[in-house]
Amino acid sequence: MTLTPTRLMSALGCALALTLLPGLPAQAQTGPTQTATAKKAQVVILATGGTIAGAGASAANSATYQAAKVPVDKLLASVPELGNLAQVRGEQVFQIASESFTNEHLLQLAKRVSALAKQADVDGIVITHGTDTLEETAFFLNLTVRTTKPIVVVGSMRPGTALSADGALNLYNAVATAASPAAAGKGVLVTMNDEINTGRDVTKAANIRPDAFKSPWGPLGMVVEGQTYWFRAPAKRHTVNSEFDIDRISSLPQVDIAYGHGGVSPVAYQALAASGAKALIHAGTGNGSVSKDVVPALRELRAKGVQVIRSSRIDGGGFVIRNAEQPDDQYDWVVAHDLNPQKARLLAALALTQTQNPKTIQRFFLEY
Ligand code: DAS
Repeated sequence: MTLTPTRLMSALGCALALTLLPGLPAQAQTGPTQTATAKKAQVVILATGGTIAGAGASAANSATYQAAKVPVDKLLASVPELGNLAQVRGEQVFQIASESFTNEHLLQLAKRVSALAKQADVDGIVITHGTDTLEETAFFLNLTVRTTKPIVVVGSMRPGTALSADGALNLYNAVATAASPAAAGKGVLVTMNDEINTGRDVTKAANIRPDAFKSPWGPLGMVVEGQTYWFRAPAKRHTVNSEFDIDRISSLPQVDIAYGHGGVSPVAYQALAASGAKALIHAGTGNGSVSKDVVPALRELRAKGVQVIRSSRIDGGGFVIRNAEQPDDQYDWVVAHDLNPQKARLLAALALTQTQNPKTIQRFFLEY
């Protein structure tokens, strides 16, 4: 059917009539609806920097820009529709590009989230964050903040100044999720590109595309026009079911990552241990394989008390199997299961705040 001007006007006339007629069911209205009596959720937005707070010289700059420039009040003002979803207020916790996050930044942010989650006037928390280490912060919060209230971490792949910028809708979706009672008890969530992913699984799988964030085991759901839609729930322990509590952690032991590749030597592992690493994450080839030129050095470091944890440089769609590529029982090593090296580093650091027993550490990697 061709859309003639007459047909267009009559279609518009009908739509206008629909919205003006009293007593129509809610679905006839557009956008999120709030009944007059329903109290809006109170959502706090903690800003840390990143591209979502970035600015480029022109609209054509979708990849060339400066991150961590726009302050939280301007970020909130740039998406006035947030007020349709919730009562929002913002705090500027940091203003940095997330590749520069340190353990101290993680601890400070997690403690602030934990304190806010205890407040009766906070129903949900959104953290705006650079995308480079977003997955690490989301996983760390998932392990250490003991609340069932929704905590949503969000970023953007393009600065707000760019054509087809993705930050505004990502932020809108994050607030919609943080304000949604259905998001409670699902652990820390990440809303990017209309999807809702668990902070445990999600990883940045591309470096310049809006659909960069993927979970090897799939998203939990979607956010569409301010509504959340759920299709599965997290399978691993998190938040209130975690043995880790940010309120009882003041520092994190040094844990470092060394990358496996053809022609690898043990020097990186030995240097990291000499610098104070209490555990080494091996970002191994394939199923966490270790070169025969590195095994003796790792066994020597294990004998000196350094924990050895085999992860894989392959991110997604599988997991490192104990005693498959290496005799982990004999070597007293741990496998990271499906956690990528950057997430394994965080769980290993938290594990070492509680134990030096590789069997307990292995249990943590299978359960979280
Ligand atoms: N440098 C990146 C960061 O802050 C920019 C971004 O993608 O957010 O993580």
